[in-house]
Amino acid sequence: MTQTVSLDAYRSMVRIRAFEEKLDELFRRGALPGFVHLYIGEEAVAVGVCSALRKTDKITSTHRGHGHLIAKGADIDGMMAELLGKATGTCRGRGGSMHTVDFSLGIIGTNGIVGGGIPIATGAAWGDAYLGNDSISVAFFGDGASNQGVLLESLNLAAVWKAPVIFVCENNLYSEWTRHDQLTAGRIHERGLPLGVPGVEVDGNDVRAVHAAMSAAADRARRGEGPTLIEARTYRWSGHNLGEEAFAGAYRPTEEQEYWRERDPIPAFARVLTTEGSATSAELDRIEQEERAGVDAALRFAQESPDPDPADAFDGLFAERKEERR
Ligand SMILES: Cc1ncc(C[n+]2csc(CCOP(=O)(O)OP(=O)(O)O)c2C)c(N)n1
Ligand SMILES: [Mg+2]
Repeated sequence: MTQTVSLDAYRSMVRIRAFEEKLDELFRRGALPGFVHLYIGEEAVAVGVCSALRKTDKITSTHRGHGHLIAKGADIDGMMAELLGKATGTCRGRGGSMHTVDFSLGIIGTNGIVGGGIPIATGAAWGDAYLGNDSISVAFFGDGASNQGVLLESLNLAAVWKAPVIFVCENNLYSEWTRHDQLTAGRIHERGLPLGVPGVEVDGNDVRAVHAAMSAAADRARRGEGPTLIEARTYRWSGHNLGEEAFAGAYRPTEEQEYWRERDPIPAFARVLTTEGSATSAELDRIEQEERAGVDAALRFAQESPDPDPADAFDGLFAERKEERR
């Protein structure tokens, strides 16, 4: 990772953290509609992966997708407006957190269907290869999603087609309120091995380790050698969704949460950057202030934006109806 990529990666991680903390605050005030799944604690995965991608590369994301979108370059004004259901949102306020797309950035969708993005990224990768583009696609998904049958189907076809797709499993140890060892057998990154898909396990809280694994997988995919499955071990700090305290019990041991908070990927990367002389603490503090100010500005933009016009509710829903042939 060059110095520029490193500082951009740091900024991107801080932007995700600031954005998610703002959503947490809004939700607690009752000012955020809908279900929200925060990405706090997992920032190094999205940023490590997306910092190894080009703008024209594609990603599919999950119900926990804000970090993926920001890391891929999404505009946080539009994202905040989307979350508040405003007309200026990335999808004009119609998609919300779990159904955001921005084709101009290769963001081909967050997805409320667990595992739903996996075959979409596989198809997109095949499509790019078919058209002779040198773009690659990434499917982000969770450890819970790794148990969906569609992962096997996608690994199989990607292997047969040598599709330029990277399967990135964010193993944050939980699927909703169930611990992975009660749900998931074996090692996730080994699931493609019988099909000839290499698997890599990486520390998902180490942005440089993720970036290195992703760069190698991306190079392989661009050479036409096919897919890779990366399993990034990480942890979500927040509940499965905001507000889960109202119905979910204390399902995560306190010591476990403390263990992972001590491994916060952001200060860990800050220590690396300052120790090697890539940045001073003052420079990193300034980045944080700028990013927090940017999130405040995004919230103002969203709050001052108009609601969608009910008269447009059906726009974009149906294709023009062709006159029936007789
Ligand atoms: C097909 C499908 N089944 C179940 C659900 C309900 N659901 C939403 S998130 C989730 C857990 C997903 O866990 P994981 O894939 O590990 O992602 P994480 O939330 O940990 O990021 C479940 C079961 C769903 N949205 N879609
Ligand atoms: Mg999980």
